[in-house]
Amino acid sequence: MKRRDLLKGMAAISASPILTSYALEGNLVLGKHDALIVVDVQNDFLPGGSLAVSDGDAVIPVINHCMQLSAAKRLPIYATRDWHPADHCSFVENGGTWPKHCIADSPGAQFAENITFPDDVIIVSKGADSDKEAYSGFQGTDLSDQIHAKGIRRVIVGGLATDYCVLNTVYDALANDLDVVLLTHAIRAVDLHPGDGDRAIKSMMERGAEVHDGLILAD
Ligand code: VGL
Ligand code: ZN
Repeated sequence: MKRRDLLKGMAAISASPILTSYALEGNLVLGKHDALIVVDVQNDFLPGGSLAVSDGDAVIPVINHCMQLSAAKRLPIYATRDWHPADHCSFVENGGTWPKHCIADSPGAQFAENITFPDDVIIVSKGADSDKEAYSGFQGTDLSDQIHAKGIRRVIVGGLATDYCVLNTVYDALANDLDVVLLTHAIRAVDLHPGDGDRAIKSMMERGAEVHDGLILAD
């Protein structure tokens, strides 16, 4: 797909000055040691959900496009999901920060209806322990083992939300000796405090993540 065709359908994305200012020009060339990590594109984080991320659904076409190219190269695609018990410690009623969200098997925990995962997508559930917050897809899961067993050296990351689960997943990927490319047009922030998303991007870059807009991926 041509960049301009993709942009036509994504006016909301190109209207984001903060994100575009980080975007690198040029192609991102996917190689055989790459994998895609799609973070928490679940109904509760989308408009209408219980913890809706503003403009969260804008990540979906960008991620779908990346998944098509990744799948064509037979690269592994991991989809993390927040998968909480009803009494999870992160909920306000249990002394946490968040409204109830992503309760395992509930409609809010389902992946977005229009995200097109391939049949062999690898689903990674996290946050299933009542007593532990788990923003990162690596926390309390075997994601690191799975990735290293496949000889993956670099992960391409997009999803929700920039300032929580994307941030912590990227931190852990870097801590697990993986290179990271953060797709700036495939992430959106909660921004509980204004600027959180922007600070999160800066922080990931400072720790070594590269950024790419995700709009052009070379074949
Ligand atoms: C998330 C807040 C609470 C996320 C998950 O996916 O970024 N944020 N639980
Ligand atoms: Zn959560």
